[in-house]
Amino acid sequence: MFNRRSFVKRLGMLTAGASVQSLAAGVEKPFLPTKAPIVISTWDAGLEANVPAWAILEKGGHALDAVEQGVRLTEDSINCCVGLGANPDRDGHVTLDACIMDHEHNCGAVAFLERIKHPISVARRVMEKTPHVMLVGEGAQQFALSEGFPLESSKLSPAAEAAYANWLQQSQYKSPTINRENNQGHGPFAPNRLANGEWNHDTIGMLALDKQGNLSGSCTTSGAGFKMRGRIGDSPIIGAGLFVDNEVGACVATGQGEDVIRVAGASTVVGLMRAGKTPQQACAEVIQRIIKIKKDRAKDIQVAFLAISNRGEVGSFAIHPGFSFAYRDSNRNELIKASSWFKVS
Ligand code: SD4
Repeated sequence: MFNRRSFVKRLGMLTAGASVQSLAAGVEKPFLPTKAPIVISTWDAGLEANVPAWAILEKGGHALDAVEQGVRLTEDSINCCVGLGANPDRDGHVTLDACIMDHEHNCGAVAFLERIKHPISVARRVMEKTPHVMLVGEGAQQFALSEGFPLESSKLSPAAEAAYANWLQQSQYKSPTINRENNQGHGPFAPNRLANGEWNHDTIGMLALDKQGNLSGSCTTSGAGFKMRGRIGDSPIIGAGLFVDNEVGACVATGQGEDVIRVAGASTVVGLMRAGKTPQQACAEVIQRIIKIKKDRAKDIQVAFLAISNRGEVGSFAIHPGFSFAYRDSNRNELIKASSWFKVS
């Protein structure tokens, strides 16, 4: 449980410049560089998403195709937290954000996209077919339609409909708290859902290293449930929710997007890796920066980073316990619990 005295003491250690290694114990099991291919993705939904990604990587396919096809599976699932089945904004509309980046710094993104099932594939088309990096709202939808993506119904999924009706009873107009409510209660192997059946997260991020040694990443989300209309988090923002630098490594973020954007999260993690930190150390250091900025408000938010080096070394770190990521290579296929700043008491 959050303890203000120990928090202030730990914050003091940070200010005094305590070493990252001593604070970041590492993921539960050591992740030594493994031979490519490798795919990793956020949360428990990543286990399923890694399946189509792995099928591509195993055959020698490209990381870019793997990260697109992998998260499409999650976007497809009407019962999940990501895609059109997810919770709507305060006005009752599901709005989706996504981005994708390859090993040559090509990138594409869409945000505030409505009634299109696969924002990740629209993001890829933005990357491949336009001179731009990001399209939003009506323009993104127009582009998707012109590319042949069907316009889906605006009807909410039964789970989202029920959650929205529940939310409307109080309609609290306060900023959403992402990934926080449940992270003391669930182990890494339980689905990350709240007691009332709602998902505790709204995003999947995926990173892949292919047999050619190239990295790519993808991130797709419905953002925060019951957010203000027009709100966009970190997930579609290259450098915040996702960053890939083939000379170094790649990182994807999940959690409270506003606080990821504040520190240019994913690109800061990769920048630290370029400066010599391991993925684990880099993720931990940026989490600590967020904690230092938020001070005792850090207890109320969850942010997690997941990173991989171009040699196949993996690291992850979160503010609170409860974040897990799915890992797959030729030897291992499992859900891994990430280390966190706060511990379960
Ligand atoms: C956002 N980062 O929109 C996303 C939310 C998230 O699991 O990661 N949810 O801020």
